[in-house]
Amino acid sequence: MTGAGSRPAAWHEVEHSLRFGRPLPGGATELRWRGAALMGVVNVTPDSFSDGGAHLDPGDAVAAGLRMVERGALIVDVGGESTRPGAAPVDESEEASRVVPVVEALAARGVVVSVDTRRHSVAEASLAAGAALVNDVSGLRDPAMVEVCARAGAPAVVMHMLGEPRTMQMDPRYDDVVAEVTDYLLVAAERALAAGVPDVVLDVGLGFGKTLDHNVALLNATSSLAAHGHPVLVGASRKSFLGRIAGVERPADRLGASIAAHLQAARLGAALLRVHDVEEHRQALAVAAALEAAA
Ligand code: HH2
Repeated sequence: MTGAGSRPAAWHEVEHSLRFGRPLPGGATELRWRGAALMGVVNVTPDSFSDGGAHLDPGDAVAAGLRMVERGALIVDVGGESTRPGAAPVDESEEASRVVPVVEALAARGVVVSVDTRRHSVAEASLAAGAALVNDVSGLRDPAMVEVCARAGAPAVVMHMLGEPRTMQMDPRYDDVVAEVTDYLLVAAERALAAGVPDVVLDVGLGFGKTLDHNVALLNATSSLAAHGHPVLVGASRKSFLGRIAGVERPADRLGASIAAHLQAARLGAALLRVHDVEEHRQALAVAAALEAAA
């Protein structure tokens, strides 16, 4: 897409879309937006690294999700298992019992919900309860997850993770992190699309088996990843590499660092930003876009 005259479209003018194999609340089978849209994070967990325990009560989680949509989130991402470095896996039925009621209540209010899970059974139950897409931090490793998404007509966020949360930060190594992560994502995406998943979003998985330098290289490679034609999601919100750069210990105090990282990602063509602080990111994106449009 081009903007005025022959200049290339600025990041906030670039159109992105996501196709669904079954109608969303309201009947559409495609979401369309310009620039970077927000995916709000609602973790229904006791132990997530930055908001653990904040939304463990289903009523609180639903209220938080609705507030995020009011403030401008396009999608609300509901998760029931912490995948922070070192986290132990949660029992599958426990994970489902955390997320399904929240997904159901948000979807019933017309919210486009993604379920953040590595378990195909949790994805399946959440899609049956009204989730519109699946956010799989294990990058569709499980063929059954691909089948569940294809059968339900649900697009998937394909995220790269090196190994497992329990061990992924021990000594992550790559010869060429950008090339290896990109190759992984493109292969997983093609496999999913060939199996009938209606659409995919690619995510390099900041913090998931990556050093600070790996994270910085991957974030700065957002434009080269986006050039492959799939929407790109960036999730830097409150992560420890930002804390290390900015010298901020407490995850909840890393808002300024998160906004800086996400504005960079937006300028580099990210279609979606996965954030805990929707209102603050909305403001930052609105100002950045307005200033750029007037420059
Ligand atoms: N990061 C987290 C969880 N899910 N999904 C995608 N697609 N991309 C990410 O970067 C990503 C993700 C980790 O953040 P959070 O959910 O806040 O923490 P926890 O895993 O401790 O629940």
